[in-house]
Amino acid sequence: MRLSRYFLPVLKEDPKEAQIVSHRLMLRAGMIKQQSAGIYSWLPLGLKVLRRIEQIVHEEQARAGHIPVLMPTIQSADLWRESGRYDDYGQEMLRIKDRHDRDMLFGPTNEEVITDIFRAHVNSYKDLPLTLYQIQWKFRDEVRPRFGVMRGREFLMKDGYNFDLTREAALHAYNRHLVSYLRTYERMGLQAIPMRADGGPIGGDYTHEFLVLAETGESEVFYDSAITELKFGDRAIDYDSVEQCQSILEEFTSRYARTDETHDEATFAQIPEDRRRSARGIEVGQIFYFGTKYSESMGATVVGPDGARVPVEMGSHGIGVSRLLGAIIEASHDDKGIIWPEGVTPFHVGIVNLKQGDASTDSACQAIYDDLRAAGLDPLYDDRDERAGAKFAGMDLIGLPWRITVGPRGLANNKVELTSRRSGESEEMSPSEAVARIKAIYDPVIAAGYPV
Ligand code: P5A
Repeated sequence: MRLSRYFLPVLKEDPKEAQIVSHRLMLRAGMIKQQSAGIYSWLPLGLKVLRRIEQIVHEEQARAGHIPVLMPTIQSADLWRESGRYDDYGQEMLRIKDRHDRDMLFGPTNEEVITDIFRAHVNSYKDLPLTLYQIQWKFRDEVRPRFGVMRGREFLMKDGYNFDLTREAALHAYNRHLVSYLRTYERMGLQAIPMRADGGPIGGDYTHEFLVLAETGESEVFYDSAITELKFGDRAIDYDSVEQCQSILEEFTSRYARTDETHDEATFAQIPEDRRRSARGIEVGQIFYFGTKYSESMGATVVGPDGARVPVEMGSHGIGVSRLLGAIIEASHDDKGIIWPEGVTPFHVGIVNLKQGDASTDSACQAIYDDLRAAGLDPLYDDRDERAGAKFAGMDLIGLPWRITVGPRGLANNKVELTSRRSGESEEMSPSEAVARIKAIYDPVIAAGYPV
């Protein structure tokens, strides 16, 4: 993309309404625009990151064997009356009437709709196991929408639902989700710690939240610092293997790590004092096992091997897709702006032309741009007629992890500069070396993908 033709409405001043750094930087970098409390438009740069996050989620769902669907945002109240949640859900649910005076609602979650799909189409245990998921907008009329996309009213969620014949099989689905979420967050450059949590309105007696540690987090958490040493890394996983998923679950959940809802002082006190931590965290996902809670009330049954009908065993699993942008920025920024991890960056590399209009500088920039694109990469070329300082500040603000700076002085010796946004360090090299270096940096990032 050439910046002169892009739509990147950056703000010069800090917006007054933003209380935390990620909200401030998303507004300043022209990623989002607030339309009402907790409701945002996604501008091109924000949308690009959102799409990269969605892509990682889709890939890791495919790797775990889960199947994408898309359900409506507007749901019928009758389904929620069947499950018994229509009255319980309270004021967080946005209730709507259609022209025929029928009660509708903007879905805050989709357990009811997916159970309705299941009961209409699945009849036999032979069709199990089955996990369906979607990435779709949700609405929760939060009392206090705040911190930008972090606590929105309209927000994007990945929500998945597993259907299994037995409790053991449903618990394997739970473990499989926990494992696949670990990989999902790591690909986004995040450490998200699974912590024992509370079921809340979704219900269930078995649930973990995934938390990214950050001072601005809304959740209070308690953990054994040894847990932060664990890395999922590049493990080859057979998601069908009950033993493998179980052993990874145990590895990542055996240390003490709990939200305040489940915190227990006596157990916590048994951890050596130098490893005891209380901190704040951002909840970027949650997984639930709730058994037959919805299938029983809504009549979602299958014929088992013995010919008898049984209610199907279920769980649900959520990732806060739009919230993740805020969480990633909270975890990765400095006083100049955002620092995107390579896995989610909106553009792979910025090209800064120090002398726009100079024939040889322009053509060197264009050649680098073309070569990067030919290598399958997505560069942002700052081809505006602006001062170098303004171009650097803009690139630092929007946080591309790499920058290639091209000016007449360097070019006289066939040199450009490659700069890391994270370390601030620069190196001189030929334009073709710079392209090769960028390609080498992104090769493993691209290789971590999975066909969807
Ligand atoms: C799991 C999927 C559920 O709703 N039903 C379907 C289950 N879980 S949850 O924990 O309530 O939500 C899943 C994730 O969505 C994010 N989230 C939000 N993001 C932005 N603004 C909000 N108001 C908001 N509410 C929830 C969180 O990341 C949460 O973990």
